[in-house]
Amino acid sequence: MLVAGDCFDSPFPEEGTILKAADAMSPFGGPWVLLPGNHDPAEAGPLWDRLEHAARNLATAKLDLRIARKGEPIRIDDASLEILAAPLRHRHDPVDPTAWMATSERRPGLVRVGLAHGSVQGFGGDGESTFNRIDPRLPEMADLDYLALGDWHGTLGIGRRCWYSGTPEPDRFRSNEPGHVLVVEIDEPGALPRIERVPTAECRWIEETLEHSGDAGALIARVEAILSGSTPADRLLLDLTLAGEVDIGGRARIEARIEEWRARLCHLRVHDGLIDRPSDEDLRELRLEGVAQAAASRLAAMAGNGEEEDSEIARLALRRLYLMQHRIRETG
Ligand SMILES: [Mn+2]
Repeated sequence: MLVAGDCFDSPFPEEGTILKAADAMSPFGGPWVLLPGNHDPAEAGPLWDRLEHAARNLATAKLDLRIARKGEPIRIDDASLEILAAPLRHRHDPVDPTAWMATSERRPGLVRVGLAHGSVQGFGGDGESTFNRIDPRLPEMADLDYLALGDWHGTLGIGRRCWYSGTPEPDRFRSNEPGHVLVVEIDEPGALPRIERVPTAECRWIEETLEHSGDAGALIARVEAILSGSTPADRLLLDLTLAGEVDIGGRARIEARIEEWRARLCHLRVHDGLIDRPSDEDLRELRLEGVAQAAASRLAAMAGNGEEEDSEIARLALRRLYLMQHRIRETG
């Protein structure tokens, strides 16, 4: 199992995070090769010693952990495999950590796999594209059967012998196909790799823009359809943008549901772009009399025709009035 860098988000994780990582790796009986990346570089504090310590003290299982602290080959005997690792020593490493690979001699009979972390030229990594550059010709230059890359969070093929697996779990709303591992099979030295992407994500991150077109019920049903998909709601992260015009009754129904969705979902972010258009129905619903009714009618007129700023204030005032009336009626 090769992990191409950034196993940890920072070089100083809490003890519990380190223990969880060791525990999560332990069910796999084969060797783990972990590469220090820009978030967890080889020489930034005692992180890797701490992880090795945690791995040795696991009560449940024996963990075969190989941390690639130096740019040198790591031999995996059972698989006739040699890993050429290019760890980052520091967050911004001015030295090309992959440079040594081209000068290292291929050992006969072993499949030769490179492991590196950074952005391929002309291609942004996680915001550090001027550092940690990797030459896309590295597989040819270093005579690699395969080059496993990390840093980019999506799954992406760079060439027939070079891929980013992406993160096994998505960690943002960007839809660049995160949430996979790659199973790479290489029959013998020199053979072309067979690459299979295997979905591993437990959480789904969904960005959705919904346009309200006169029917709050229809909009609510569309969100409910997302929530009742194959991923359980408590593993869904939803970034919801609402647009269009809505009457106050409709808005009240939608807002009540938003609170419910927030409780059910793993995470909900709402960009409320709905514009209030109070309807006659809204005004009747208010069931106001006398001065209050006159005020509401004036606000409705302002909401419809006033200057931009006035009409926004009027819409807000009407919405408050509506919600207040509702609350008074509900509590008797
Ligand atoms: Mn990175």
